[in-house]
Amino acid sequence: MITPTALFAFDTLLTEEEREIRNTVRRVCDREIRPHVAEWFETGELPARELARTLGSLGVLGMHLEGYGCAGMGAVSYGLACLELEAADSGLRSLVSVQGSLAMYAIWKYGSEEQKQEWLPAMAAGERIGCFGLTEPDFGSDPAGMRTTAKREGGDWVLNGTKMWITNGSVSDVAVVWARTDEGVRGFLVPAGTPGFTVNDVKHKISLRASVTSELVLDGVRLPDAALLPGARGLSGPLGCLNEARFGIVFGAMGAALDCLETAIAYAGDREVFARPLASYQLTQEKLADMALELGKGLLLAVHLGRLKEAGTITPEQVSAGKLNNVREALEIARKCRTLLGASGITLEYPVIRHAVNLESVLTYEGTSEIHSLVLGKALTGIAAFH
Ligand code: TGC
Ligand code: FAD
Repeated sequence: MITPTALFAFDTLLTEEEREIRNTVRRVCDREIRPHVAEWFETGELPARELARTLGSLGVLGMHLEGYGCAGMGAVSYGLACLELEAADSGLRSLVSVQGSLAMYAIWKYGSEEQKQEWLPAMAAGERIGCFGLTEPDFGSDPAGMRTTAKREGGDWVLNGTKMWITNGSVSDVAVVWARTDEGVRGFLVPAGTPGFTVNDVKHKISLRASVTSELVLDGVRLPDAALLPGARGLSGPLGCLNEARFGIVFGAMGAALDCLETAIAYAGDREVFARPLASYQLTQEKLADMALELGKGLLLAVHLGRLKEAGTITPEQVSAGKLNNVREALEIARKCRTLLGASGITLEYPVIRHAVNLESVLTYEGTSEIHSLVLGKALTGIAAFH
């Protein structure tokens, strides 16, 4: 027998340091996350503060950023960490993506020196949590339509509007909020507790239950000019952050798929149907072979994109290709594995249905599959079909 990753000699694509990082993250997930994650999912309650500190000591928060207490690791190492976290649960990878690739990255890339010193070391350590408010109730795929405004009043800014579906919202110490100004879209750092800033959690989720999702309400929130991110002007500011988080998902989705496939292979070996192991039937083996192929192709694509990112040549369209393919295939793998587990596949005793419903969110956030198809369509034809 051979594991799905060994089939593709996946480890030969990685350096010793990358394998070591992957193994360390896996060990911490096995010890600190996997024993509890089904319960967090079932109750819809995540010990986010505690987890942030665990993940901070592990060094994965903003691990691909340089300086300010961040580990400065390569893109593939970051991707492998996302893979291991998402093999535990997409909600955990979300916490890390939003903290490191959206909130911290926005401050690291566009922030003033004072903002970086104030927030980044504490966020890398997991002592402070951040969120990223781009989506609004009426503008998800089309953030250019945002209604949240920031107006200058004397030396201050006053923000009004609502952000929706914001990961880490109610557990955050700081929200990176994108708003329309007379100078186009600008980013602001809104500390928790600022008068006029309230946060309400989204309840009754069936997907990504081991993750905090919130609404951010800004009602006359007054901020000093020092809260403005000086380096971001226009929609390219927030969209530049999305490239970072989407890249992590290219690897992360394959982690969820791998966990499903390994579970299904073990189950099919143990489960007897019609007096023989489920694994011994040709229909089962075809399913397993097809899933291993898609998993292997997705992993190869992820490492290829990681090497392009490390070389500094990756394009947003290539990130879209990876996000579109790997999330779509991960979801197919999760659904197919669910069929192999029969009725057992619908319980939280196994991780498969949890991954499957989580991946429905992953398919939608960070750009829906339709938006990424349109990004590729535009790249291939030169015609933008979004509008
Ligand atoms: P468009 O006119 O094409 O572009 C406006 C400006 O932005 C630039 N740009 C990008 N820059 C960097 N990276 C990218 N990927 C970029 N895409 C576009 C573009 O060059 C232009 O710059 P400039 O200087 O000329 O002004 O914009 P559009 O309004 O036509 O929209 C394009 C579209 C639809 C692709 C974009 O709006 C989009 O990506 N929509 C999807 C929105 C989205 O993904 N939201 C995610 C919110 S965050 C989230 O979901 C977190 S989930 C939690 C977790 O990660 O775990
Ligand atoms: P819509 O944009 O209304 O799309 C509805 C449908 O229309 C989709 O199928 C879409 O693909 C399709 N569609 C849209 N435009 C077109 C078009 N031009 N052509 C064809 N079809 C189209 N956002 C943040 O800012 N920060 C976060 O931290 C964050 N976390 C999230 C966590 C979770 C669990 C979820 C579910 C979402 C999160 N989001 C976050 C929001 C996420 O980015 C949006 O849900 C996503 O961008 C889609 O927006 P929407 O839900 O408004 O769908």
